[in-house]
Amino acid sequence: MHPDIERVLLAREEIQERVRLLGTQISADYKGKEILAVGVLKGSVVFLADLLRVLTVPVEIDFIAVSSYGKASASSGVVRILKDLDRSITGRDVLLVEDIVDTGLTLNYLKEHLLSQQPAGLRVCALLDKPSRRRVPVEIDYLGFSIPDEFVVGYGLDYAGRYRNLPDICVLRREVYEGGR
Ligand code: PRP
Ligand code: 7HP
Repeated sequence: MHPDIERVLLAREEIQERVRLLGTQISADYKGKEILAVGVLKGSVVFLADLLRVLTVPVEIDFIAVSSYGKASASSGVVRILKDLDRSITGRDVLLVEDIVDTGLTLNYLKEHLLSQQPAGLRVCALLDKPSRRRVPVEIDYLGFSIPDEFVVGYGLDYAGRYRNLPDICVLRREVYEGGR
C-alpha cells in the first residue's frame, strides 16, 4: 500500500459492483432515451469511464471544469467555469457525473448553470457523498456510497493533484494534508 495511505475505505471490487448496479438502474430509467453524460473534471474521469461501459442506452459525453473555491473559503460558494461544455445541452437528457459531493456548493452551482440552458432533463450521478459536510442542500439521483467525513483519494480523487491513479478509494493519512485541506 502507498505510504501516504491510512487504509482502504472502498476496495476496487466493491466499487466495480456498485458501478455495475448504478449502470443497470440508470439504463433502465433512461430506456428509449439517449443520455448526454457530463463529467466534472478532473475527479470524475475514472468513475465516468467505468460507468459509461456498463450503460446499455446510447450515451454521448462532454466535460465541464470548474475552479475550486478552495476548501478553506467554502463559505463563499463562488465557483468559476474554467471549461464549459462543447455542445448545446438544450433539449438533451443530461446526466451530470461527479466523483464526490462534499459541501454541495459545486453541484449546486453546476445544476443552476446547466438548468439555465433548458435541458430536457437533468439528473445527478455521484459516486461518493459526504452528507455531514453539506452546506447547501442538493439532490443526488444516483449515488454510489455515502461516506464519513474523512479525506479520501484514489479512483480519480486527488489531494493536491496526486493519488488519482490509486485503484481503491483510500483514506489519506492526516499528516499528508494537515494544514493544507
Ligand atoms: C471536488 C469534486 C467536486 C467538488 C465537491 O473537486 O470533484 O467537484 O470537489 O466539493 P463540494 O461539494 O464541497 O463543492 P475538486 O475541486 O477537488 O477538483 P477535481 O475534481 O479536479 O479534483
Ligand atoms: C473534495 C474531495 N476531494 C478528494 N477527497 C475528498 O475527501 C474530498 N472532499 N471534497
